[in-house]
Amino acid sequence: MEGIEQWKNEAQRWLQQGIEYAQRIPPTQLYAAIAVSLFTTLLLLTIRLLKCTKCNTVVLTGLCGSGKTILYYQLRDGSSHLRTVPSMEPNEGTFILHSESSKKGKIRPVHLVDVPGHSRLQPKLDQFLPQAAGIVFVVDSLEFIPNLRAVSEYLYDILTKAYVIEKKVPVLICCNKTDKVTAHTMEFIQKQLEKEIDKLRTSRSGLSEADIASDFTLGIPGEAFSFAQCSNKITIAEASGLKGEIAQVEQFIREHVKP
Ligand SMILES: Nc1nc2c(ncn2[C@@H]2O[C@H](COP(=O)(O)OP(=O)(O)O)[C@@H](O)[C@H]2O)c(=O)[nH]1
Ligand SMILES: [Mg+2]
Repeated sequence: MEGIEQWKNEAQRWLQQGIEYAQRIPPTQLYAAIAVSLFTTLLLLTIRLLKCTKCNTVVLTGLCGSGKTILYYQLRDGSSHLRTVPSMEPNEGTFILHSESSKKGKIRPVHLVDVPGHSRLQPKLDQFLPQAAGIVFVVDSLEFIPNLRAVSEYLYDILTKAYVIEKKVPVLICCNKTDKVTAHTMEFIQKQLEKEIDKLRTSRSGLSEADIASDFTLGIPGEAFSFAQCSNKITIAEASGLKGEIAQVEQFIREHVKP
């Protein structure tokens, strides 16, 4: 009891000294100090807020028909909502992954954006990519060969975006539709993509400066291109949005959006 009383007295003495000290400071100086500390607090809060929206955005992209929309619904609701929404506009939402909805404790919601790889939606991609903590690039493993060129071009465009390279945004190449026996394996898809990007790299570096839409060149000059050469982490996985076999996609998202 005596100890508490002593502490109280001590605290009061300190407070008194503080007030006296403050009274001796010219008011302008005092106001300036208050303004500076308020400003710093606000600045720190804003930075924190901005950081938070940045670190939970995941961009889901790929050519039309690759299965992004179904994957989006699987991640959100645990079902495919087959044939309910047309594929032209991006779906966007912030939610707790369906697979984690029954988990206890604090779980961070994910801001997931489905951006179709349509050239008209390129501005959408440029809007969302700089916020991305990760990119899920969906590839149709069934119709892979006929689309090889288009898929590679689109992936090349993403991998050469300045902010993807500078911020080392991780990319998951998701080979979708593996429920069908005719689906190509992810090893095959990876090899073909690397070969095709290698070709694109040589053909694009031959273009004049103005024709190059991308911001950087990829890989190591003079060496055959492989994803391992990229400064950002590129992982390849298999999934079936239709059957709900999306564990690797969920794992990728959780790895980059910390709970
Ligand atoms: N077999 C199979 N078909 C799928 C799968 N995911 C999507 N599809 C089909 O692929 C088509 C395009 O899917 P959608 O999600 O609209 O693709 P998006 O254009 O990328 O949004 C639809 O007809 C789906 O039924 C899958 O995992 N397996
Ligand atoms: Mg879609």
